[in-house]
Amino acid sequence: MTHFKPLALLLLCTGLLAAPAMAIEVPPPPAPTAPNAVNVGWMVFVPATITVPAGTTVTWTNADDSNHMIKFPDVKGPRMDKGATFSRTFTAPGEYPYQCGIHGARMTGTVIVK
Ligand SMILES: [Cu+2]
Repeated sequence: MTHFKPLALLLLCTGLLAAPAMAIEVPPPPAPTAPNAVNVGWMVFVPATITVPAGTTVTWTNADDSNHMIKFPDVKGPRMDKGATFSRTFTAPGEYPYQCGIHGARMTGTVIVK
């Protein structure tokens, strides 16, 4: 029966880690009304994937009470308070995945440039 102990520990730890995340239930922000815009919410980018033509400037707005940060592999924006914005112009076609510089892989998005 000792081989069940690691599993029990894992389940316990998973439960402990999941509990705080489950306690926070923040609805996602509305879709942005401006073109080429992304709203930043709690652990979510709306839209998570945005497709734009080359030469477009995309603007992120933090619509959440918590701070967030737009972080591409090559470009990192500032820590954004609620209402703060960050913009980046995409000149070359391609896929540009990014994540929150604070919340990491839990909070990701992609810009597709055609
Ligand atoms: Cu974040």
